[in-house]
Parts: sequence; structure tokens; C-alpha cells
Amino acid sequence: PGPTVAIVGATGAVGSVMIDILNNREQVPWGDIRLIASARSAGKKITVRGAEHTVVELSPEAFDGVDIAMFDVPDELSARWAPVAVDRGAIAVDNSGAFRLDPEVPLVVPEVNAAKVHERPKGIIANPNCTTLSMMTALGALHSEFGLRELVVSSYQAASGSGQEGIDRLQEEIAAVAGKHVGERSGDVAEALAAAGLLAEQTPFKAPLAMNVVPWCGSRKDDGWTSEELKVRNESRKILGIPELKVSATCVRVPVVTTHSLAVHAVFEREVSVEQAHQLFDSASSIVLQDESRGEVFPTPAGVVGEDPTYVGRVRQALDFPNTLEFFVCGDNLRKGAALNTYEIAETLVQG
Ligand code: 2RA
Repeated sequence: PGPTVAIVGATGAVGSVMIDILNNREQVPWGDIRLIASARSAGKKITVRGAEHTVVELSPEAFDGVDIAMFDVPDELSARWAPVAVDRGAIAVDNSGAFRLDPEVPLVVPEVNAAKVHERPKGIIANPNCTTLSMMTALGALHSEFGLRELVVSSYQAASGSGQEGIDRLQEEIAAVAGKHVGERSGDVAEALAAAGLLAEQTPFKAPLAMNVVPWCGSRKDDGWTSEELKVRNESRKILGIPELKVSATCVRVPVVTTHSLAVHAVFEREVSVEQAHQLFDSASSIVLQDESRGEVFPTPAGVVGEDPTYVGRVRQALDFPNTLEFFVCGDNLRKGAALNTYEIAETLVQG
């Protein structure tokens, strides 16, 4: 039989997508599949590839016999339990932020730096943050051809980046404003939410998200930056292997349930052309280029949700900046942005 794989956090938002990915793969290399979650979800039955599995409680023993443990849990749980899984003989593939910048932990996007899976002195491999990941296959393809030097990014991030809590809040907010004539006066959206019992102190977002955009994702860092913006900078440098890459990001939450989008301004060492960029995107198996009719056909998050590839459109040569491309990418933040990339890292390990 093949190796045993475990999903830690199997009943969460990303864990559920992971099970969907397992169910929809034509073939899987796994001998056994183990579902692990908190005590609250232990005992739950979930069918994976036609066989019923009982969710087991997270414990050291849960990792016995596991070859690869994929973690889809918050940072503090990964920080505590990934080393336990490694002690019990597993390789941990971690989707949290706990290890991403650890120099002894590779940060892997298989299309860009698959070979790094073999350099894992701690037995842990990290999966990037979904915002960085949503543009990485496109940037990796361009970097290998033209040499990336500078990156300026604005994100349009979906509510599900804040987990189930974020999804629920956005749906409730939309229900609270639907059919009301609001959005024409300052504060009237917030008033409509308050009237529906949606209190400002109970939202994961810094401001109303329905009928709005919120220029804040993640937690506060020094000098006015957010954690999300620094992740884009630090993780892009590490994945692409360009420690000095100049990066500046502004991360914005938008009223979209799932699929992050990014507007990218990428400066290269060498001359670039839209035609060459199109060819590179076209020949990358995990990228779908939607850039027909002189840019009037383009990807949007609503058209990309549930899709595995990264969608790229609006590719333009910057008018006032040499060697520079502008483009727009959309990637499902729960699939390639989280579960799918983690799964592909595990597959890469099995393929040797
Ligand atoms: C967000 N990137 O969208 C984060 C989730 N990891 O909030």
C-alpha cells in the first residue's frame, strides 16, 4: 500500500476543501487517509473516496503510522503539533504562518521551487499565505524568463481569508443591507448593520464589508504596515529566492466570499513584451490566461471560485516604466491559495 496521509483540521474551512480535492483527484497515491481534528469534531464520520472515515482527536498517538501530515489549523496549533507529528515519524506540510519564515523550513510552491521539499531539516514544509500564493505561479513563470526586480501589489481579498467567521459575517451583512436604499450617505451602511444586530465589535473586519472595501487585512505591524502586507513581501522573496526583491503591497478586503485577486506591477531585469508574457502564461499548466479582445475578456473572482488554476488577465506593458508589466490575477484562496498547494506539496514528496 501507499503512504498514509493525515489531514489535521479536517473539519475546518480549508480541511473541507482538502477532502473535496481528495475526492476529485483521478488517482491518489495514499494507502490510508486519516482525518484529525479537535475533540469537538472527533467521532464525526466523513466519506472520502467512497470510504467512511471517523475523525480522530488531535493527540500524539494520532500521528503514529502517518507518513505525511497536512496541517490546516491556526498558527498556534501548528506551532505546537507539527513538531509532534515529526517526532512520530511524519513529514509535516503546514498551511499556517507558524514556520513560513523559519530558515530551516522550505516555503514551497511546486511550480516555482519544488526541489526545496527535499531541504527540510526540521521535517516541516510550509505552504505560503493565500495572498502571496495567488500570484506566485504567474510571477514564477515571468521571473524565470525575465528576472524579477521589483513588485508593487494591491490585493482584493475575499472574506473567506478570515475563515468561516469571515464568510458568515459577509453573508449576514449582505442580508442586512439587501433591499435597503443605503450607500448614499456616510455611515448608513453601518447603521443598517447595527439595526440588524450586527455589532461592530463582533466582526473580523475593521469596517463594514458589505457595499464597501476595507484597506486592512491581518494584524497591525510596525510603521503602519499590516501582517498581510509583510507576508506578501517576505514570502515572495523566499519562494522566488530573491532576498533583495523590492516589494510594496497594500492589502484590501473586498465583499467577495471566496477568491483573492491582485493587481500586480512587476519590474524585470530584461525587456518584456505582452506577447512573451502571454506565451509563458499559456504554456504553464496551472495558469489560465483570460486576456482576449484587447483585454476586455478578463478573470473576476466570481468566475474563478472553485477553480484550481490561477487566472491571469489585463496583461499590459507599462507605458511609463521600462521592462514592466501590469496584470490582474485571480486565485481561489481556499484551493491553490491553501488546500490545493498543500496537497500538491504532499504529492511532490511522494513522487520523489
Ligand atoms: C487573509 N491571507 O486573506 C489571509 C488568510 N490566510 O486574511
